[in-house]
Amino acid sequence: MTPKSRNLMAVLVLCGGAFAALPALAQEPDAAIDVNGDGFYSFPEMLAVYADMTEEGFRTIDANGDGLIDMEEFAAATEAGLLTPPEG
Ligand SMILES: [Ca+2]
Ligand SMILES: [Ca+2]
Repeated sequence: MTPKSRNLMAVLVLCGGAFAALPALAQEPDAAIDVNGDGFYSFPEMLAVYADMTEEGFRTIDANGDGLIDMEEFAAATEAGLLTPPEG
């Protein structure tokens, strides 16, 4: 196996892992973001994935103002182009 094809294998393995981590349903929280598993994305959780997230941006996404982003708010923000899904 050449070094080049080994790199390709590594890329394929990484991509496979990313696909396996994708939630089966859009309503399922992404475990890569929801690290404490409460089903909501807090500001620190979002910041870990979206490094350019600001508190103002977070409040814009947090439509009901409870300080957490639920899957509906996340989907709405993604559809509105405020967020790029992490897998993209
Ligand atoms: Ca959480
Ligand atoms: Ca909310």
